[in-house]
Amino acid sequence: MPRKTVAKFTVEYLQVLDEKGKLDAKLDPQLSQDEAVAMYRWMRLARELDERMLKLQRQGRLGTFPPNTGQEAISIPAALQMQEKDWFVGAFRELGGRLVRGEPLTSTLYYYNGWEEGNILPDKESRIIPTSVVIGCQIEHAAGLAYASRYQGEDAATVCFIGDGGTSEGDFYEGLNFAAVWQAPVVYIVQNNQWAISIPRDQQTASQTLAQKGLAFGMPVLQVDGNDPLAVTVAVREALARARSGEGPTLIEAVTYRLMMHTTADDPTKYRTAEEEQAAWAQEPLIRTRQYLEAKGYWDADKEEALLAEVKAEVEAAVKEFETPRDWAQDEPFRHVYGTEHANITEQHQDFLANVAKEAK
Ligand SMILES: Cc1ncc(C[n+]2csc(CCOP(=O)(O)OP(=O)(O)O)c2C)c(N)n1
Ligand SMILES: [Mg+2]
Repeated sequence: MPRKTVAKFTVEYLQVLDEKGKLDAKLDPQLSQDEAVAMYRWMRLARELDERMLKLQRQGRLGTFPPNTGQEAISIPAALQMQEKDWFVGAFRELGGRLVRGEPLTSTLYYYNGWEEGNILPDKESRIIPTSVVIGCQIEHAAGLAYASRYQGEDAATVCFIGDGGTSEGDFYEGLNFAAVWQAPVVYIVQNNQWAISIPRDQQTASQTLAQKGLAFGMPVLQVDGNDPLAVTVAVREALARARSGEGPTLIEAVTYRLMMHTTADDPTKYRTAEEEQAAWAQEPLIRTRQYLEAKGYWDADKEEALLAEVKAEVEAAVKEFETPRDWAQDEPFRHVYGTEHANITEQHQDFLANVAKEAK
């Protein structure tokens, strides 16, 4: 009996804005001028906050943090495609997307200074899940949140971010499998920044693409240029439409590069070359986004200068507030673990207060 092909798969790659900022008009997501400028503003703000945080950390004024520089074209356009009721489920390198979703700059600073208060959102309905430092554990949370939204009859989708390293975790296989079997309204975005601390992409997996892993679970996949905010916009828009219309999850692989150190505790010169970094800097997303705005006639040097001054002032104001002494209660973190009371947390909270009282004697 001859062998026959029982299944065939392809992985498409999408780029809308090339490395020189040239737009493919046929693929243009047609953002309005306001939308395009707002997107660039978020990108600039995230870059500015990142750069400022690095200086603060080096001066001993902030704890360790994972820079987001170079990855602004992923979580920002993705968040801009989301609706208020949607869930934003990040890992830890989605600074810009978190800001778009309403996380105050001061919360970011508190969090990276090791203060749990950074996880307190201004509004409990913000629907941003706290940073997930445990690699991969957010993946099942996203499947569950998406399933629960549909079960409760909400018109809400979930967008979940994963690193390339995160795709090697068991959680990735368990979470994506459940999401696909349940046809949960979730969009998984792998930020393939080529590195998981010092492990390069080719030592992470022998798969030709990370996108293709989604095919194994039976979900549509797409690989996009992750330095191209328009490609990400198109991909996330399509995937969210699919999720909202009951067609289940999607896996998007956004190909980018981690331009800075893994965290401020890491020294990438130990494991990668300056040439590799320089080549990656030539592809970074802010330059090409600015070129796109200029070509559309939305932008010029004066506007750029004004924007830089504006975001610098916004970041400085946040830093000033962050460095103003606070009188948070010692037990404040216990109040924000869950939205509603939880027996285990209540018990731990009481234990903590009892210990504090004992020590005070
Ligand atoms: C379960 C678990 N294992 C190991 C670590 C240590 N760790 C922190 S970040 C990281 C690499 C993550 O790489 P990737 O998923 O590609 O994300 P990136 O840092 O590149 O954004 C590792 C192994 C962890 N935090 N959690
Ligand atoms: Mg990575």
